[in-house]
Amino acid sequence: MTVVAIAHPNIALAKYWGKRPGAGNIPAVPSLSVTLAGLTTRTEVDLLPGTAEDRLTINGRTISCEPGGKTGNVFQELRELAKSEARFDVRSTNDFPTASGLASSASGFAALVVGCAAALGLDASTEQLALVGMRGSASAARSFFPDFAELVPGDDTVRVGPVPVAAGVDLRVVVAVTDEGPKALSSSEGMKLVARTSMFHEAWLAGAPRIYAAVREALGAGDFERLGPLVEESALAMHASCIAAGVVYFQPATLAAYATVRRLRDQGISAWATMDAGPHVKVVTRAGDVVAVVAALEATPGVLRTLVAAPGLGARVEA
Ligand code: 2P0
Repeated sequence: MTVVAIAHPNIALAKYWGKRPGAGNIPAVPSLSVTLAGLTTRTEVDLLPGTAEDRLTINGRTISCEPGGKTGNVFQELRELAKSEARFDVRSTNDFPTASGLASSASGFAALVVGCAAALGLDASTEQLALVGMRGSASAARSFFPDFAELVPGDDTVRVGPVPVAAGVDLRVVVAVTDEGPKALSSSEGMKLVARTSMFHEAWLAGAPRIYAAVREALGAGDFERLGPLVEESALAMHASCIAAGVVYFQPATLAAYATVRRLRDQGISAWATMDAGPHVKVVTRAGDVVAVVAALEATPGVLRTLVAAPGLGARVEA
């Protein structure tokens, strides 16, 4: 029987950038995100009896999932946990731009893991499944949880789970889409290059844990005016380190949208920008300011359209 899994991308309020040396795709710094309702990956999974290979399509295109690659490793880990030899046939679609800095790998791996685990009848906790998702894409581990989630590397273990938030935090994310195409440089490749050649990489590794802890505290206290500047600082520090290595995800429209966000603040609107491994600008704001933020972004040259998202559900199997 076909299993259908649903997951949403997440946007980091405190960014992950850089990996621990060695295997396991373990982040070098703690991160904290908001899961975005309204942007959806839908993934169908069937088990393939009597075949030797897994199959994966994303938006109808066949994707390699050979052993040793990101997806191949995730499939293999799931088989080992379930003590199964089954192969998977996975068909995934996104209703938002794929591989362009809108975290389609996060929702993609989260839906894939939840769907494959259900197809296998695997009895595992959400935390366990999230750590399998991390092998595919570290940010995917956060999309297993609703609302706000964190991924925190420790000395011997990695912690992943929901983040407590004060009641009444009416946070919304307005995405200014600036390009419908895929990005030129993957996050993994970008991270490697930055770790090797950016003169600011060590400063990023040293400073990111402080920003993460402060973001966590501001959310817990429901202090939006403290949260906003921290969110922007995390993104700008990450991109400063990237730019020093020639890893430039910004396009002209990215800077135009960022200028719009600063102008909105001058007008007394609580809006803060964050950017990921792509040209889009995600604006963190409050529910009551969404209309003004959308209008200003849609009037910004180079902004193609906007998407509005509230905190969303974690990855799940469709009932
Ligand atoms: C994040 N990003 O925390 C950061 C901020 C992009 C910028 O996680 O190499 O696709 O597959 O673990 O998770 C995007 O990177 O990277 C990402 P891999 P991933 O959301």
